[in-house]
Amino acid sequence: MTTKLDALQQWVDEVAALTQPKAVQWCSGSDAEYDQLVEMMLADGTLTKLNDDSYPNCYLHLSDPSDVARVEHLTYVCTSDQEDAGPNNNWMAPDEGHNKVDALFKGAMRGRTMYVIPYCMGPIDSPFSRCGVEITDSAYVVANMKMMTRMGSAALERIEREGSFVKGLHSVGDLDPERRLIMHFPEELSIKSIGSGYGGNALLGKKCHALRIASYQARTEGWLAEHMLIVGVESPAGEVHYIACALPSACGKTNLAMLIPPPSQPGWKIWTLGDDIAWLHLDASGQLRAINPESGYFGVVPGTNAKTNKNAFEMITRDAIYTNVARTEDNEPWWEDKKVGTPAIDWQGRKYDPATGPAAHPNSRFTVAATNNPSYSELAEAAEGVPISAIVFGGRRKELAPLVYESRDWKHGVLVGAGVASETTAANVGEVGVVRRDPMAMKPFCGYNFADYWAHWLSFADRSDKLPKIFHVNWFRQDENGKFLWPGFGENLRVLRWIIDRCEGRVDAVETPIGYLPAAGGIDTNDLDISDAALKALTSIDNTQWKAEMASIGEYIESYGERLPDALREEQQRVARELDKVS
Ligand code: GTP
Ligand code: SPV
Ligand code: MN
Repeated sequence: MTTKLDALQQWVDEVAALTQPKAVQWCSGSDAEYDQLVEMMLADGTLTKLNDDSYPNCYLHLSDPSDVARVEHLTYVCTSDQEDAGPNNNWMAPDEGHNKVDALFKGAMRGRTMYVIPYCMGPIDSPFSRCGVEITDSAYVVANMKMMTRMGSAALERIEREGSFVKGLHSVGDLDPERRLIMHFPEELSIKSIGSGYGGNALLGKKCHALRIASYQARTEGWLAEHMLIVGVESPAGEVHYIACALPSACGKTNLAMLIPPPSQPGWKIWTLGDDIAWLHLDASGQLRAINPESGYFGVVPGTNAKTNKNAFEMITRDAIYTNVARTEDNEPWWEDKKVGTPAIDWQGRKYDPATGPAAHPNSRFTVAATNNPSYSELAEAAEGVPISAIVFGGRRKELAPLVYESRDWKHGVLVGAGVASETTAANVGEVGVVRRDPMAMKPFCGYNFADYWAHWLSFADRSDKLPKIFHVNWFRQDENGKFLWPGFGENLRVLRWIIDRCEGRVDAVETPIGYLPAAGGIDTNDLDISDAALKALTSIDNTQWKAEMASIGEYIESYGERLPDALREEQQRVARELDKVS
């Protein structure tokens, strides 16, 4: 397969001339092609077959131990004007960026096959979808892209019809972290990534295209590309509300997107539209609608068990690729908190020894097609997307942030999003557990200056009077002994119900300076084992702590300087004044 689109053929030829592969293979996305690649990877040791009786069609990949997560410190946005990338991104001038990374790409694919992967982010027939082509020398990337995107012939046809596509060039290079760079050129709609074979660094359709490049495009085209799950919540009466929720990496999106209602909530149903990325558009009536650009999940494995996430636990017993988990004697995959089985071989392929750390890497992942999910919504295929009733932001915070609160209006909601902070996790290389600002859960993913991004968010209020309400959640409050105050997982449905009731004007709330909190009895606690003290802590705020927090949010947004929209600054000052009034 080659292409009739000259621009594409020319680019492929240029890349081949630079990287010197031994062969070029155009990917069709067929099952036969996938099977062939798997056979090849089993033969060369890239994959190991897992127990075929209990985990049919499941494979394990162990990545280089230095290559187990995203690398924000090596990720750059290369715009002509540094201010356009903003203080939230590492920046290099486009020329310098190309020179640096092209030097690494020179001859990088010698002796390897170069795969050309046309893909479509979003339903193949949706006007909101966007296409790209990833060139890679990793068969593991091709296999993952097959599940994560609509890849192959249909995507190529659309690209040839439209004539435009995002160019993504990837090579695992020599996996030396010193020679690793993840470069974005939003003005050219292109990405160059070298030196990593892992997740968001290598599956370029995901964070690089569907968030960094797409957020940049979305700003000029009037839509939003967000780090959000999309979930449908159906009441026993059959009323369905769709919620889009942004939580930072490894803070609960996949789990919330496919939660199983607990026995205390009979008749409720959950439908998964997406677990990581949402593209949001206003329709002609002013209704915000969402599509999920992805078609699979690249999810955190540790913590997944029959109790926390039964849907995921079952969905990954077949047709899955595991990355960096441990294995049992029976060759079943194993991870911390799986609750069954015993690890024999750790994620580095060594005999498991508890003294050398966890058996599975804390950022070990599964890749599966979304259609494996028992709660998969057919509407994930709908070209027009689903109407969004509520937007939810959240973070992982031991202290301070209540279980849930509602912003007063859109402008306040944008401030709530801009002020999100969360403890860092293993999804990025670096220290874990440090609280940092992660506005809209987009700190690692916004392809342009956050000040311009907040202005873009604010501008939606001028375009629609039907915007969703904006909320904030925190599943991760702890008591003084480090125990979670809220049971989380399936029980989070109780919070989603409160959110929906607020959207429908069916439940009262308590007004506070930071927004509306649940009134006593507002959150259904039927059958829930939770103390009054815990519930009180979860549904109230400490004014003194919040004053300090609001001051810190003020300092943070001011650090964006001149481009900071006045409306956001004024909103922060308004909330700070309200806090001053109470204490
Ligand atoms: P990315 O794929 O990195 O974007 O992560 P994510 O936001 O999808 O997070 P995910 O749902 O995979 O959860 C990450 C970790 O948090 C897992 O170990 C989960 O078990 C844990 N977790 C998820 N939801 C909850 C919750 O409600 N309460 C608690 N205590 N832990 C949770
Ligand atoms: C995240 O880190 O937010 C992920 C995993 O979803 S990765 O694809 O590696 O970015
Ligand atoms: Mn993510």
